[in-house]
Amino acid sequence: MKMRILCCLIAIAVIAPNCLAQRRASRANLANEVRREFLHAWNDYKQYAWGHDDLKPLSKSYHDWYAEPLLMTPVDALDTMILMGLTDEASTTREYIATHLSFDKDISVQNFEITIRLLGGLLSVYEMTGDQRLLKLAEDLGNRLLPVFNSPTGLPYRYVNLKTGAVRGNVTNPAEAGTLLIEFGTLARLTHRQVFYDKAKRALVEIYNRRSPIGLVGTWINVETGQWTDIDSHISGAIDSYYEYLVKSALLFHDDECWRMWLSSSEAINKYLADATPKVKNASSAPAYGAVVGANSSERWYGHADMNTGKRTATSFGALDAFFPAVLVLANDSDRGRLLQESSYKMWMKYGIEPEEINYLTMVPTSEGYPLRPEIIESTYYLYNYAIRDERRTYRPEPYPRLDPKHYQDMGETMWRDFVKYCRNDVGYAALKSVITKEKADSMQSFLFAETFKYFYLLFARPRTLDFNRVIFNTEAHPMRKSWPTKPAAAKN
Ligand code: DMJ
Repeated sequence: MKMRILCCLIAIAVIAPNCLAQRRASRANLANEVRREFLHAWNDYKQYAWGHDDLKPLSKSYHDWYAEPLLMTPVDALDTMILMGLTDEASTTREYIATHLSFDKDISVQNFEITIRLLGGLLSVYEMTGDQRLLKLAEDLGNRLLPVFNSPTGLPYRYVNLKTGAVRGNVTNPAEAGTLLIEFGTLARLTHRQVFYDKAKRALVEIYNRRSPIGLVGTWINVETGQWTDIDSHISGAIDSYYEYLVKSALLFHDDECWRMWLSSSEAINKYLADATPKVKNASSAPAYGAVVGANSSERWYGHADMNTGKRTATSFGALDAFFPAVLVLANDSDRGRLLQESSYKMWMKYGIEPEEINYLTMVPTSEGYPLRPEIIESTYYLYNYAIRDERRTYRPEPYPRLDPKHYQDMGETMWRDFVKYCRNDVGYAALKSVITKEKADSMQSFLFAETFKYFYLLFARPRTLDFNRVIFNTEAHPMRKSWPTKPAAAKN
């Protein structure tokens, strides 16, 4: 008997480390694959679109957002190159950006997109490299964007002319108005100019202050009157990252007001937008308002509702909504986070890649495209990190399902294989017109480099590639360092 136990122990001692080593090796192979595919897309961008904003992979040409290019792809891609250890490529690209990018252009640009991609990208690489030229570019850009905040309410106009400061677009949405604080706040911290923090923070607060009596926000709002022009409430595009920045700004800037705004918002979201079974921890006090999905399942979805009455208006969920598990996990609501992630994964698995939007009651797509979006991978990466932390925790206040890091890496591996299978093109990667037919579209947006490849890579790479706990990613996946004093910046306008 003793002999048998001894044999078992020896077998465990020999086999377990082997399994672990095999797993590590296979993850390392996956990380290498991601890096190889990043280079496949990047080299094609260089060949067919260098100096322009985006590669058009089917026509082998380029797309510029405005009359003059702003180097969207190089700026968005640069910190991913650095994280992937593509040192030579990164330094050539950084040099090109530092010597060729200028914002002194007579073009009217979309504040939100320019902030999350360019301001975020420049600041993140500045923090990684200390290259002062990038901080100078970021400050110049920040100065040119500031006029957007000169509205009667403090809510930003959507567009600003980089040369003249002329603004336009007086109807905006919570995502565009409220997804600025990580970038402007970091700029404030690095330049010691509080004005950047204050303007972006005010925009966030002004959206929150206009929530309905039941705590929800709508989709479109007039920045001059402060009146909602569309009262549809949801967590999808046009609202999504407003919620993301409440949580992330609270963590990055130790801003308690942002945290309080998140807490009251999340209560309303879970009460009026969630469709779930009561199995979700704490959900019994906030039962689903709309249709309950599969009484015996543990599915969770978030739909649309009238911001004033809470009445369900649509049961749609999509690729953009798949960011929310990451936010829930970051806000310590891992129960809801893991359940929602399973729903997102179900949406992905239906066609082997996710559609832009489905009706979650019927699982029929209501928008069939896939523009190479990262959100579902982003959430997989957050859950993976949470699971690792969970594994290390010894004290548990009450029994709840332990998250398994392997589960999320396996999930990521499946999605990676699908992603390559359907979106890889002989030139670069291509969006899909339809996830049903898998027909490709002539588009490869810069967030492919900033986010999709980055989150895949970080999910498989060695944890030490980037310490998840020391950064906050902006909504375009540009990491900002957390380690700085508790106040955003010494006041100096
Ligand atoms: C990105 O530009 C950002 O993640 C944004 O918050 C939402 N849309 C795209 C990616 O899908």
